[in-house]
Amino acid sequence: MNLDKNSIDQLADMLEKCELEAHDTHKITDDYPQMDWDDAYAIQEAIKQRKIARGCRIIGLKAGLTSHAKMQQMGVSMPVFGFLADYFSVPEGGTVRMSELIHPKVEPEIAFVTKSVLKGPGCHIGSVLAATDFIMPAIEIIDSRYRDFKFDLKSVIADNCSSSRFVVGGRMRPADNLDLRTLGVVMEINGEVVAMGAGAAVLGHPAAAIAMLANLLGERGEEIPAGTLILSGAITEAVMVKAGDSVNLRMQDMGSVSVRFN
Ligand code: OOG
Ligand code: MG
Repeated sequence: MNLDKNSIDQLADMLEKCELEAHDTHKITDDYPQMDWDDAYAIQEAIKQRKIARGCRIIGLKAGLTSHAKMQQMGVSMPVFGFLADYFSVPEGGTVRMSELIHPKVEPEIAFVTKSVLKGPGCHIGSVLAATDFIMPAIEIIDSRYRDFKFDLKSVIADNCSSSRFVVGGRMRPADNLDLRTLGVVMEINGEVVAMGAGAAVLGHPAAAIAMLANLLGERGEEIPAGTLILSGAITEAVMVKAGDSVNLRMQDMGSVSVRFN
């Protein structure tokens, strides 16, 4: 670690204020170029602890930048992870208020819910599928606190990987009798197809993203408890939305999930 506790707390405070007050900032590595990976996750952790201290519950995890489409779109080269707080969850068919966000984008994702503990190192697709209770279609709404979504990996990790809202819905399915690589997704905005893809876009197999997450957490002595909701990362590029938009995600044999913006 290169930053002292004071700087970490100050950066967490500043980034969380940007989130809660819906305003943007420049990427934090501009001011702290010496920041390392541990500093970045320490800032994310400090943001999490601020929310917990205010009475928020942490209800899940997310993997991000797990597809080539996303890495290319954001100009970065390695997956990252973040946390999901209770108030990020939007009911299926619900409405997101644009005034609470900065410049939201939507992403099609496969959500996993675990039924047993996952602990790295050594987790692989098989361990993930064995520990998966069911999967569900999910739309993640990301909202980077950095101006124009311009960031590097350390800055985005500190910003809890642009997490902001998510909606799960459609049909839950056990993962063991589905081929998650060929699972097709179609995302529509106002009835027009804006993105489509298949599960294999996520690290070759979406369960690989969950295994990676368990292994990264394992390095820190942490595990993924049973009953955790995990977003495995966008299958396609993220798409910008505006007030009045209605987003619908169709997932093969799993129905659809939708959300509106006003
Ligand atoms: C970072 C978050 C990426 C995903 O699914 O790849 C992410 C960003 O693109 O702002 O959530
Ligand atoms: Mg995402």
